[in-house]
Formats: sequence, C-alpha cells, structure tokens
Amino acid sequence: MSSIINGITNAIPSLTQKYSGVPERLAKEAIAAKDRLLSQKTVPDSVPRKGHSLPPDVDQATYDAAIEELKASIGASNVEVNDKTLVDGWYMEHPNTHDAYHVVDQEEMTCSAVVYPGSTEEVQTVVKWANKHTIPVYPISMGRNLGYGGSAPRVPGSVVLDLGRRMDQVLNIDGDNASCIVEPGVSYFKLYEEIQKRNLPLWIDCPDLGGGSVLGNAIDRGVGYTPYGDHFANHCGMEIVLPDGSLLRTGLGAMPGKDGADNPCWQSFQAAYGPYVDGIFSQSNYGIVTKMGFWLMPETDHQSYMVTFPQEDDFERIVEIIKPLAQKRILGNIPQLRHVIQELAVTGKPKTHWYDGPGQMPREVIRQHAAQQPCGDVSWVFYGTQYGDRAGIESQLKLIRAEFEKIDGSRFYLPQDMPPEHYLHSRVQVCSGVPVLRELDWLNWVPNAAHLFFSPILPTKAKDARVVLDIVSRLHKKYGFDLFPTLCVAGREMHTIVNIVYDRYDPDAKQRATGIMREMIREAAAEGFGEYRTHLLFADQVAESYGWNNGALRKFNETLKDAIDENSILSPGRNGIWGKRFRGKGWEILDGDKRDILRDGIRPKL
Ligand code: EUG
Repeated sequence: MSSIINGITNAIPSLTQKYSGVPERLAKEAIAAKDRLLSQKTVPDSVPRKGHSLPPDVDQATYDAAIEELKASIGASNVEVNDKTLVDGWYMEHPNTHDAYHVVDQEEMTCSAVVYPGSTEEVQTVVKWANKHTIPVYPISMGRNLGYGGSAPRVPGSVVLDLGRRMDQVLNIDGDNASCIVEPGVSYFKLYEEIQKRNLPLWIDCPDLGGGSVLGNAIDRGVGYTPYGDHFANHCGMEIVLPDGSLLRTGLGAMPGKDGADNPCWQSFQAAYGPYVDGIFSQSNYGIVTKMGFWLMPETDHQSYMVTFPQEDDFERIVEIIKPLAQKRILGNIPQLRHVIQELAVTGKPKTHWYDGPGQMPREVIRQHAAQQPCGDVSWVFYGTQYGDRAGIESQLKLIRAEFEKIDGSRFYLPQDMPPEHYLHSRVQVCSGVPVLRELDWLNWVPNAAHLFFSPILPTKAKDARVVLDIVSRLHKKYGFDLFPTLCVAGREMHTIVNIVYDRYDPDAKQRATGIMREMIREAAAEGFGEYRTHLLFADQVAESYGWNNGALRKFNETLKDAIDENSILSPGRNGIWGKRFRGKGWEILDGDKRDILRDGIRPKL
C-alpha cells in the first residue's frame, strides 16, 4: 500500500509484509493519516549525524570487539550498529534507534546498536554478553511507547534489544479458555487479525491506537476500553529472562506440566504459590518478558454513546455522577471525558485551520468552532459503552441517561445520530476491541508534532479534579500550550491524561514542553497526586515524588535492582530505577536540580 504526496511514493508496510505493519482493512486510513502528517512536516527526513553514542566507560576498540563477538554468536545480520542518519518516521514506521518524539536533542537518547534476538535463548545469550562487557541493554517490544519515550534508551549508547522483529508470534489462542499467549512483537492489530482468521468469538482489548505491542503495553500497565481494559490485571503468566541471563516462568508456569508440556493452568490462574511476583516485572527494569499470557473477552453485544455538557465547570458534577455508576459496575467500561477542544483536534485539521493567532487558542474561538461541529457549543464530551444482551444494555442506558440528565443542557447521542466521520464511530471500534488509528489525527495540530503525556492518578472526586484541572490550566496558559485533558474515569480513581502536543523541531516548544512537564509533576505532587506512568526523561522526578518515609519505596526498588542485576546492565534509569553502578553519579534528572537538559544533554555533568 502506498500514498503519493509531492510526487513521492510513500509505501507503508502491511501486516502481511511486516510484523509491525498495517492491516489491510486500514490501508486507506493509514495512507490518509500518513499524508496528513507529512503535509504538516516542515523539516527534512533526516540530518547528518553529529556522532555515534558509545556505552558509558567503553572505548571504541573494546566496543567494536564486543560487537564482533555478539555478531558471531547470534548472527551478523541480527546486529545493527546505529551509525546511520536518524529518521523519526511516523507512528506506523517508527525508529528503533531513538525517541521518534524527541524531547531533548534527537541525537541525545540514541542507542549504539540494535540487536534482534530470535528466541528466548538468544535473549539469554545477549544478556550474558551484556554482563560480560558491562554494556547496558534496553529491551523494547515494538518501540511504540510513544509519548513515554518510544524505543529510546535512557543511557545513551545502550544496546537496544528489539525483541519484536523476530519474536512476533501468537503462540497460542485457546478458544475454550478464552486466552492467548504472545511474544513481544505481537501488536493489537496482529492479535486481532489472528482471532478473525480463526473465526473465534473473542475480543481483544486495545488502547486508543492499535499499533502497540500487547505484551509491552501490559508491562507498562497501559489501559484499554472494554471491560478487560486493565491490561496488566488481565494478563496470566509470564516468561522472563532475568538480568543474569537465567530464565523464569511465573504463575502456574512455574509448575512443569506433564511430560514436559507447558502447565495446563498457565493461562488460567494468575498467582503461583508464595509471593505474586509478576508485579515487579511491570514498569521496572528487573527482567525481559519474552512470553505473556492474556485473557480474552467473549464477544457480546455493545452500545457506545456520547453525552455532551455545556458548562466548563460541569466536569465536577459529571465526575460525581460517574463515581457510583462505576462503583456499582453499571458503567460497562472505563469511559473517557474529554474537553470540547479535542473534538476539533481529532478532526485531523491543523490548529491554524481554526486559529492563527499566537499562543493558546482562546476559549471564545473554541466555542465558535465547536458550535459548527456535531457536538455543538459545549464544554465536555463523555464517551461510554455498555455491554451484554440488548435488554441489559437498554436498562443500563436508562439508568445512565437519567443520571446525566440531572445536569442542565446535557445531551445524549448514539452513533447513528452522528455523521460517519465523527469520532464516536472510532470509539465504537476501540470499545469493542477493534484496533484503529484514528487517534493519530491529533498530531496534525502543530507542524512536526510529537506528544508527551502528563498522566496523574486522581481520586474520582470533584474537589480533586478541580484542584488538578486548575493547576494544569494555569500552567498551560503560562507555557502557551492548548489544554487537551482526557479523564479516564473509574469508580475510585481517574487516569487523568493531559496531552502536550509540540513541534519537535522548534527548540522553544521543546523547552516549554519540558518546563511544563516538570512543573505539572511538581505541583501535582505537592497536592498529593502522582503519575501512573511517565516519559523516560521525567521518570526520576516522578519516582522521587513517591517519597513517603524517606523514599522507602525507591530504596526497596533499588535493593531489588541490585540483588537481581549485579552489573546494572538492564535498562538503567527506566522508571527511575538506577542500579548501583549508576546511582548517585549524576545520571538522575531531579526536580530542583536546575539542569537544562535541552542545552546540556542528559549525561552526567561532573
Ligand atoms: C491516553 C490514555 C492513557 C495514556 C496515554 C494516552 C489516551 C489518549 C489511560 O492511559 O497513558 C487519548
């Protein structure tokens, strides 16, 4: 499949050609999405390299010899030195050499080489090699953790282990147990297609964008929007290469099956006997997950809907209405509550289409344009979905509508009430486990756009939502960014996602993006609110904010790290966890350290 823009053909790999490719059913959408993104690009694909990053404390000759040794053990074609020009690409053709959505200089967070292991045994081989040479390795599943660091290592010159390219199999789908087991290179697109091919009445659960790794997203504790939306909570069993190269299986996988078979309950029961260790392999740097089991949801009838609310401060009442509905499990999934400006952004039109003044788009301008959109002149838009049989769905909807109708001027819509291009139709798909690409449309907001997520967890309480919304609103004004808040509201907490969209080739925009992130993390922490996930460059600050009792949690994580990873070789700095080789030596980027990481880079300044 390909698109033609400015006379240049832009081929997009399909899922049949490449494990990370686009499914045929989305070919046209992918071409259109890529064309729109390219039309907003003002810079060349690549610029000459400034240099080649080496791992810390390794000279060129020693490095070259180590690479030759690695080539000899896993095959020369499975080791690529990262000395070519860097290309950011786009979502479907993203790099494994650096962070496509760079925050600091594009050259700053680069690996020295990319390695492609083809099996768990080869992962073990590479890890043993890393220990021998004390070269840090940075595993990625597919590298689509975009907005949180992509495929970039935190320590420049690390060797990226691109697991996905050669470990991309759906190892099993058990229709009877409604479960599967996958390798790191299986995207939501691929798992979905695999299930369709086998004609199984099962759903996957996918995030807003479908290109990510099922395994990678789950170990980063990502979320989706069916009743199985908590990806880590719906995993069952892991296989892990530990930082010393040894191998572990968790859950019932720890018990050998009969005659050497995999245990028959590996994808049926999550815990093993004794401590439930799976959790320490999520958002950590304690092991490389090479296989992971997941539960799949039996397909069911479903109904997506949208409710609009006119007033800016309605969100306080909306949140209070959602809380009991979610606690009683009347709401079928984790709904999203978005600000009306996102109705403009998700049309895929650039900001300049709506407004060409400087700084933030004024509320009055948003209002004028929203009035012309299907949602009308409103402030908040709620997207929900109900599941079960038709009668159940109808009775739930009756209850939900009655609650929301208590807010003056609220309006309820079904997909058939909206024109075909409206975002609600994309919600129907995502909320019934069909992975899509629609969310990319935000990225046309500014030229050369990248995004960063600020992702605090808030109690599902009007008062707290107000506090944080006030903080982020004030800081967005101060830093000149449009405010794109998405509240993913559960019964007791909300994953509050604030999406900073910036031009990654505008140094001033990058400086402001970094500044606002650090300030939002700091101010939210002062109110007692912490992030559920963050970009690599803010990991130290976020980890530091979880500082109760003199940083007891951080110290415990470090104790584990040092016990498991003797040589600090595995993803140093990931999630704010540094092994003893690096800790306290200037690598940490902490609040209040006055570091200017855009000017000075991210290596220690001694
Ligand atoms: C989104 C949701 C997330 C996240 C990043 C982005 C949604 C954007 C709930 O988690 O981490 C529309």
